[in-house]
Amino acid sequence: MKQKTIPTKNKKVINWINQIAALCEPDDIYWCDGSDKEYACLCDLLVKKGTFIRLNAKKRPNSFLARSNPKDVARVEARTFICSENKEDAGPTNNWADPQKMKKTLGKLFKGCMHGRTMYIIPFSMGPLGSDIAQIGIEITDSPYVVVNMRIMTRVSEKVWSILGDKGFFIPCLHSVGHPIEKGEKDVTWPCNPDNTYITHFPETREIISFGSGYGGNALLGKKCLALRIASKMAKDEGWLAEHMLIAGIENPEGKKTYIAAAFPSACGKTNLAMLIPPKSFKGWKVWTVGDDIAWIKPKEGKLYAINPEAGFFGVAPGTSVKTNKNAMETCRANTIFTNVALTDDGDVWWEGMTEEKPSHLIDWQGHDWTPQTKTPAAHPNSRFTAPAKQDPAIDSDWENPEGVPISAFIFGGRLATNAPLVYQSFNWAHGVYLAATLGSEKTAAAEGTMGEIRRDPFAMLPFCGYNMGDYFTHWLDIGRKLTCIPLMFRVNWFRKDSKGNFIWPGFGENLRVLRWIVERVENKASAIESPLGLMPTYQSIDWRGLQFSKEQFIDLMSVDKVQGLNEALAQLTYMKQFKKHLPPEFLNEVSLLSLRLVRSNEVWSVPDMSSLKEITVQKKSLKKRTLKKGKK
Ligand code: SAT
Ligand code: MN
Repeated sequence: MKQKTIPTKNKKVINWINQIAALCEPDDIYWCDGSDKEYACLCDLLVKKGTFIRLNAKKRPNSFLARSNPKDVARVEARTFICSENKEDAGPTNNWADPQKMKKTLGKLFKGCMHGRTMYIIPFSMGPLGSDIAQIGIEITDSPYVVVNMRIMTRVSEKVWSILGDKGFFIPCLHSVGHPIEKGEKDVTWPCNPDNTYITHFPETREIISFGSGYGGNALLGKKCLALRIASKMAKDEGWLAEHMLIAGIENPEGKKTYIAAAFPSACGKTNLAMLIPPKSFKGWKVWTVGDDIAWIKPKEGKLYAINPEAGFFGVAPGTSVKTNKNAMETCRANTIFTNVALTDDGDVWWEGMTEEKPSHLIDWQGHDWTPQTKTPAAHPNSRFTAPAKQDPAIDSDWENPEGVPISAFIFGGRLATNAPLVYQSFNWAHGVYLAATLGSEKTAAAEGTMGEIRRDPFAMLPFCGYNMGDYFTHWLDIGRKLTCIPLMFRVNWFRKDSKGNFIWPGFGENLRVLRWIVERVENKASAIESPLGLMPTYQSIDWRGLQFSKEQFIDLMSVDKVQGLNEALAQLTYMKQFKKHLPPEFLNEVSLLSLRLVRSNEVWSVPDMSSLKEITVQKKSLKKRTLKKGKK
């Protein structure tokens, strides 16, 4: 690739690039334009370097496999830092480091770190180019693997320079794999520096500096670093929300679409929900994907509108199959970069769960021969596909609408085996914020801690909130107070188990039954009953066509145990104490109301059946009449 003239006159950009080039001492500087030609050239280069293996063009057109260093396979939370001026502003849930000291440490590490390498400059937009919700970032990196992944995940384009103009605002994102090639040395296929990894954020000055890792969110800086950690702080300062949420449109048979945004901690099937395929019996229902990971949400005229700032999916491969997520399989059919999956003998990819029958021979993610007898998995559990969002057959027609899509409901889900019902609605916005703030998943393996203990992950933002989480809760409460069209809020849990340890709920496509109830709550059509935890559907208010699911199973799925509930309320209170004066006082009210509702309930609260439901409906009706009459007087 030939070196081009500098495509911008923006002094801040030019000064920054010059300063970084002087520090890192690369052999070359290359300004990316985001073109197809450039992408093809870089993929060829990666094949030549041995980082990429070109896959069978018939089976997986224009697709590649990369194998990382086994020490560089995931985000590293322990090496992720929020460098705010005051420690308190990072809050008790983040690693904090002093910004000046951190910059000194990084300055030493970056000195000469690009010897023997090309420094790439990637101009990108998070969100549709030119949208007023979008943000411009510029990533400097010495990894061509990062350049090609960024091109799928974000909008890399020369047009960014004209949008930026001479004085426009951008977020500088500096990245190096931290592995210089000195004279006489040979490069490796996956350069990295796992013993010196730093993923650092400077929320006040809106800067990102990352060193030592070439993998996923550590290196593709538009994703978690910019679109969540830095953007969450910008959103707090400017009155909007940057959230770890999928966005989906649920279309009913009449063609009416209701958009929801949903937050789930990892391993809860977020991508599957974003790309849900309705059960056969639900004729005319469709779920459309706007985004699978991140939502930027802004209030406008009293409503909330969301955009997906990304342009691709960086999806977890294992467990994805035609059965569990046909749309995801279709999305990565071509033009996809696979990282750390297994290679088949005919030049295609494979991972655990892709097919029921395992192939008789594979090359595993570390390049070793693999057979079904091999004890270790063929694909790394965090292996990924990077695929363009536009290849998703269920991509929403408005996914690139610069105005965003209107959000009618928020869904917060965890992975809980006991005492957490399938679905319930919050009583109001503040209660909904509380439900999201106390979100968590049970630890599943003894190695992670005590079995059954809940790992709290407020709003699924624990590793992604760029400031004090207590202030983040307050920000959410404040946003609700500015709205005239307030989205409803729900907690869901697909993972409740019966006394024998089996999942009670079938999940996957069947989750549409829950989504339908949610949509009908939004439309004020579906009934609900008050439980100690929130408003719940009755057996009759869920659409059961095409599924055998008894009233007894439903009661099991929805019941609330008083003692367990009170213990959980206490655990929530204990968790909240760490936020000290940053904890919104509203939360103390929520925990007392929750406890009182539990104290006043039966030992085990169950959804009442139809006959008692009738009574309640009748009672409510006559109550309405009475109030109306009173009003007339
Ligand atoms: O590697 S990413 O941060 O992009 C994905 C994840 O770990 O959630
Ligand atoms: Mn995520």
